[in-house]
Amino acid sequence: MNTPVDTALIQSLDREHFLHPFTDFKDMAAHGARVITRAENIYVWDSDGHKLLDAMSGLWCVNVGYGREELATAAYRQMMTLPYYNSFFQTTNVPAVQLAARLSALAPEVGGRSFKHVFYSSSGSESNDSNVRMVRRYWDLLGQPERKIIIGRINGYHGSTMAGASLGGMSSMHAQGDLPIPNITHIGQPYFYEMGQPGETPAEFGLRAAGWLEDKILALGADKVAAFIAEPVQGAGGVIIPPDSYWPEIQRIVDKYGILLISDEVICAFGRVGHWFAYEKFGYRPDLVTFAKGVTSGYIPLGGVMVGNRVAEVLIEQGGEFNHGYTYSGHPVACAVALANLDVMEKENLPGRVKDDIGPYLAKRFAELGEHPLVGLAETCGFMGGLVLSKNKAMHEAFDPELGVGMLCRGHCFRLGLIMRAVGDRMIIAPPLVMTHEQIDEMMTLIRRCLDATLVDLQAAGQMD
Ligand code: PXG
Repeated sequence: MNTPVDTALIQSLDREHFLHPFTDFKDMAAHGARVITRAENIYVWDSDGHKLLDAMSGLWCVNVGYGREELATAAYRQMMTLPYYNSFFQTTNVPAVQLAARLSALAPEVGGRSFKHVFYSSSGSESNDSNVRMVRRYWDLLGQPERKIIIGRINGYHGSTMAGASLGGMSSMHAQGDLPIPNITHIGQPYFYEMGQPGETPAEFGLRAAGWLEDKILALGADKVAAFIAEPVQGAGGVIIPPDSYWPEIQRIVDKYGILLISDEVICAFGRVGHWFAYEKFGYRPDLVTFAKGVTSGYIPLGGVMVGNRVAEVLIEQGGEFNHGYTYSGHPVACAVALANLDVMEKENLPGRVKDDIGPYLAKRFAELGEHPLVGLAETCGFMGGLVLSKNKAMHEAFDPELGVGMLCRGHCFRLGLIMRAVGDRMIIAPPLVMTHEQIDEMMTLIRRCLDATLVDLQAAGQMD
């Protein structure tokens, strides 16, 4: 399986022909890409034979780990039976139907919200575009077309298409291409470490941060607001975990003004926070739930929206064509792989493992990093974690962003055999949900080594004592 790769040739073809996502093309051409050639369990290897522990599950998606034959077999079988057919013209296919029924059974009913219907896409971004279309259609059908505005959050991430990037609150993305598109606006994120005031408890801050939603609704006029979209825990923003008081207060506010609630669970669903769907953990009642990534553990592209009864009943009962969909909506191979992936997750009880076993163990081990001189905060939620690199932890003092301390640490990680992501000076992990306790220990040893190496560099540069 390990075919030798001519690294220099692949790197030169890469430079000449492949424009990578979220990449400074000029800078990358100067350095050359790392060529990843194979993977097994929680490890990936590059073309030089360098082994890396993948603490990011690819890009938050390989929940069942690499090399699962069950998923490959499901794809092969489905390709030989029916590799493709569309679901546009009153046709359907078996895996797409089976998956929709299965997902609907996995999504818990809460407070009168049930999820009997699924709208398919191939990615998280497309799914959020579908959300915008569906939300607007819903209010049109109810005779309130002026309810158009969708509120997202600063530093939220909802994808990279025009609508996805607009719903997200990444200023660097908005700066390119005149975003956000009209009728999308943002409120602040519930990030206590940075935004909590002196003397304020996390619970008080959670209520205050949720209150920004009510302030925004009142400023815009409630009759203009269609929906609020948020990630249960912000992923790409740096694993920002809201205080416990935040989500119940958000629920109270959307209920008060009749606004739809969209839970973007592209990262948080399928076991990542110890449940099939994250809204269950945080105790709120969304109307639409975005999913992608973990539904197939990233083995093949698939995404979609779980459509709650409040929206589905209006779309279905009022009738009229919904003029929206994709060539690959309900792709039979992607859906077959998703079914095999859910089989593995169910058989190995991965959400339960995260909730009761490896999640608590990771929480305990990760918290120990708080003692490291460079770490201002270390926290986890389920099987994702974030730590803040701080110049003076007692004072919550940040490094000069120009120093690129997160990137410095990330460089040490790669060198020492660990894949961690840097979001500014927050180092984040979201490992595969199949990790053993021993592998968690191995990861923690690697993280400590990377932090130590970063500290040595910063001391040499006179940035730390
Ligand atoms: N919503 C959320 C919450 C996401 O995390 C998307 C939507 C978009 O999904 P697609 O499949 O269109 O990429 C995501 C994707 C990072 C990173 O650097 C995170 C994502 C994608 C790429 C990079 O952390 N999340």
